[in-house]
Amino acid sequence: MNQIKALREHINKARTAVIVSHYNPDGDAIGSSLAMGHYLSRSGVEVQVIMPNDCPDFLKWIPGHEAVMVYEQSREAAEKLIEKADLIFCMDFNHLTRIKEMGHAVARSKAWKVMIDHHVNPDAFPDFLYHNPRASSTAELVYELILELGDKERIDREIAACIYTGILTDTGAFQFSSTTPRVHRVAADLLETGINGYEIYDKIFNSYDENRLKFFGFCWTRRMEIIAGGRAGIIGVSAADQFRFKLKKGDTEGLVNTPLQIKGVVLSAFAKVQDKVVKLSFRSKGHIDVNQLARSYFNGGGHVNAAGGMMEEPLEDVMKKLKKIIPEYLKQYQNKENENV
Ligand SMILES: [Mn+2]
Repeated sequence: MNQIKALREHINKARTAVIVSHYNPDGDAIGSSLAMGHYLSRSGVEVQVIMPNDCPDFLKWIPGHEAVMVYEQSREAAEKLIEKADLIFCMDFNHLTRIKEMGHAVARSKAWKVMIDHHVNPDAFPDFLYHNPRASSTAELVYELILELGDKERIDREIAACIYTGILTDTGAFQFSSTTPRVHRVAADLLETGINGYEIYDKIFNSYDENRLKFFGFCWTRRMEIIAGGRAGIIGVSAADQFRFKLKKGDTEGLVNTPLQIKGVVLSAFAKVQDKVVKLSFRSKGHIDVNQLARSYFNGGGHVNAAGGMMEEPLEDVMKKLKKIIPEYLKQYQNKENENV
């Protein structure tokens, strides 16, 4: 049977649905989940959105956020809902390890499982996979899916604000290379529902406190190193650095992109100590593949131009490894570029 038709039928007969997204939910995780949540409620399904842990404050204005359940805070209630749900939607992640302990409950549940995602190499567990690694965001895919379900007219201001937020955050406000003509057309459609694009931008990007800006300045002057002959920038932040600037959840977001503002830098890496391990983020320009870099050397993965990783080593050792691996890794591109000349 046609997959969209199957989904339509499952939505029609479902009584309850649970929507989950990844650990440390970002704008796309929250935006795509709440958009799907509003859509399913309007289709007569009783919906609960559950996040593994809390999201940063700058996302808490999003319509419907007040009803989001946080697994870390309501484990028992969340597990019951997951167990009994007719439908489970997995948004913006493609492997159950991304939702930590909640993954076991989702794996055990007999619900019909849907995955909507734009990361590469999705896992095989979902019954219905709506996946496109070239999509700017999962939120964009939610928009496309609602259109495929024939329900464009159900996209009201609430749904539009959620989808717009996911697109805005995952494209760095339409800057990243994933910003296709289609993304702008979708954004235009969303704006036509009457949402205020500037207001949403302002709530998300102009909402930092003084400490966060000072922390960025500190990182640029004291923690950033330009390596690989000016082609890569790396920043490493200790637990003490984060304490010193009283960082809150989400305060380091975006820092990894900033070395790419330097002329000639094509790859950037950001390492920070978190929960006694070192979390890594990578960004790159053009065909430089940080997904491969993160997969091969840093226990992670993601997209070609944006990936993450994790190392259970002291920060100093991780920084040494970055300084050794990145220049070597970039050589393959220099060689390829030379060959093409
Ligand atoms: Mn995303």
